[in-house]
Amino acid sequence: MSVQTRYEEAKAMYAKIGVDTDAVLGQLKNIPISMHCWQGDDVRGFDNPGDLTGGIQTTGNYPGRARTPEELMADMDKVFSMVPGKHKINLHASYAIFEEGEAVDRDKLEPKHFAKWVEYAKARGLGIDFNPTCFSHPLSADATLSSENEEIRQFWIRHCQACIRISEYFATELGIPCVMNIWVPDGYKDIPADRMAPRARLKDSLDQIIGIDYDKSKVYIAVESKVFGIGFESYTVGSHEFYMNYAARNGLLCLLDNGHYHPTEVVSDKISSMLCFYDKLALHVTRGVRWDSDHVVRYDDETREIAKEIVVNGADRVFIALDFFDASINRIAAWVLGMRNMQKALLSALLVPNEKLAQLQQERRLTEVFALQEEYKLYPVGDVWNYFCEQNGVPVQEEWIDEMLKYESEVLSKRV
Ligand code: RNT
Ligand code: ZN
Repeated sequence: MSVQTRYEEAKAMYAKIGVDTDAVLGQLKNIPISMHCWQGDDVRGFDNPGDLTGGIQTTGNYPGRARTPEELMADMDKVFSMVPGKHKINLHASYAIFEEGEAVDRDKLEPKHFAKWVEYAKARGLGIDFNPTCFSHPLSADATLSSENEEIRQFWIRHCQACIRISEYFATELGIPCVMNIWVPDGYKDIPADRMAPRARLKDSLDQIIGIDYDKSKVYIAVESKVFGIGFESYTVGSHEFYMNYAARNGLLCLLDNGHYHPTEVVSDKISSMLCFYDKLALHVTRGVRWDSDHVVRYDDETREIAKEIVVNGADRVFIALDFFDASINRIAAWVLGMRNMQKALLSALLVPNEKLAQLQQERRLTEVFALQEEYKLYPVGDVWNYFCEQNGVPVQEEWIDEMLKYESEVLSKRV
């Protein structure tokens, strides 16, 4: 049976429960996912040869890591050829592209250092999101925006301000708003004597950063909290309460990374609470295994629950970005899996008659809610997904695996 025939049958089944699959596919196509460039090179970037620091870690030594901007761009193209729809790319400041022999420190970065990325995005109709890189740098060894050393703190303030200008440049050039997300690794391994002073300094630094003039319709600044990092187990300056309050008071986006909470806390349950108080919300979708391990996103219960909350509360209110880095498997595969799984999760949420279930809840018919939720899980989501891939000219089902392996043998395996 062809993909088309199976789709027609699925469509009839969904029509019976009040779901218009053609309309759903139109909606899915218009939900952009911001694809993080850092999966391709284990978060190394191009601006300095140092190690990855800041309490985050890639593990694994799979061959084929992108070593240059050209390689990274080629790899991202390969990924986009296997992912349906139009998306965004998410860059870190450490991915600046310099002229031969040029060296520019992070506080001096300018839009021109990202001109090649703009060219890349423009040619493909993609938007760009951005992140100051407050780690993997000699001046981030102790602390950044919360540093007790005023010179160091000012360096990172200037870096973040430079990033706002670069974000504005992306938005202007591409005509698509840029989400600029601030995350800093600052914290302490052991119990601090003073929890307040670093937070007061971080608050002051943020005030200085967002105090510069910028176009708020083009740049959405987000702040990302975290419960702990490697080497920062006891205290993180930018905790959830800190940033949630800061964002609320200053009209910024609060970014929730689902690896950044206690392991039994779920971001799916936070989305509606946040949207009661914020117009928009930003997410880093990842998968923590026992801790903030940044495993590749799977089509699992929590990802689908996050997708459901996005869909029922308005996909136009949530900026979805991926954030994982797995160096133990083919990196192209990691990206494709994460992107496709996030899209599958969104699709599965769109294929549920959510309003009907909400109505049943309203009538306290909770047994039926439960029963229907379980029944809908086995509806033919896969037939609709396959048709979506076919319609968008990307590999159907596991076809992409052979393409990925071909790229591995022809391109990645030559990178030695
Ligand atoms: C780290 C944060 C942060 C980074 C990226 C590289 O725990 O999740 O978002 O992963 O900025
Ligand atoms: Zn994150």
